[in-house]
Amino acid sequence: MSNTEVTPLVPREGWHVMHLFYHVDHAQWALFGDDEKRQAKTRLTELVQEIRATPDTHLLIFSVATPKADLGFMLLTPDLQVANMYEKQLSLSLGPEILSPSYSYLSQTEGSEYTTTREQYAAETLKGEKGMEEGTPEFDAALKEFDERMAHYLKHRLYPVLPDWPVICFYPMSKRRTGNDNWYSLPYDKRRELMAGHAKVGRTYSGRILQLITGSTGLDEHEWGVTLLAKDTIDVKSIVYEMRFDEVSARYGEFGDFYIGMQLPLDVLFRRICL
Ligand code: 76R
Repeated sequence: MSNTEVTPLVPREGWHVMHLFYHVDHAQWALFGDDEKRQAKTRLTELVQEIRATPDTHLLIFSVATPKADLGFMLLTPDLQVANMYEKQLSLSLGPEILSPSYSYLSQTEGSEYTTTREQYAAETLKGEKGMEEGTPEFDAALKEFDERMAHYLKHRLYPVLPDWPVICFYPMSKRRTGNDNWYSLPYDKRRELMAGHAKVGRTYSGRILQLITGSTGLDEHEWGVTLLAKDTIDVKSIVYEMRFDEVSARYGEFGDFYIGMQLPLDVLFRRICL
């Protein structure tokens, strides 16, 4: 059945995101002749090109550090039917039984419920902190600048274009729900205040860490997928460390396994994973 015959599953806003991790079965690969190996690599290369040529669709490919996995993909695309189709094709692209899934994660891009609203910015920042007066040209200009910045910001969260920075770190996380440390029983204003502290730490990594938080409640085991892109692993290590002291992570954060990958051009990647 071709993909045009099924009902698309495009969320009202945002895209679907899959993180896919595989081991290479080198015993099976060794049974391939040179021609078969070449054809297999060509098949994967062509599939990658096809996926990357699909509108609103991005595919990151990386070699994974440590034997947790060999190869990783991060696929972002609106329609879950398309994501599912590509995911099955990626798994089989090098031939049956060559790639075996070692871990995977399904999530969606999302806005944040803690984003500063226009009203909050006008009241708290412009009038409160900066002492501006409503209706003045400075006030209007500052508010317009805020609107533009927020539109840009929301677009990046929902429809991100990720840079080709070499280091990719992925881990899933949830907010704790035990005893006195139940994030979900905190009032909204308290959560918002705590998240403001979190974001303040995060912003000090601007230009060094690009973070994409994707939501996965009801979709996968944890509540969010955290994807961090960096140029230096030390920035990954220090942001995660520093955030552990921030109450949102210190008191309420629960984490899954961490995966570190390196984005590479396909030919280099094939050599790296000994194909
Ligand atoms: O997106 C924004 O810039 C707005 C502020 C912001 C929100 C709403 C923000 C900023 N984050 C938000 C939401 Mn974050 N973030 C993480 C982790 O390892 C850990 O301890 C936690 C993993 C990191 C490293 C990180 C980095 N953030 C979230 C959420 C959703 C929570 C919810 O909705 O309840 C999670 C799970 C989460 C986790 N965060 C930032 C960063 C960085 C670097 C920033 C600053 C981004 C920037 O302004 O450039």
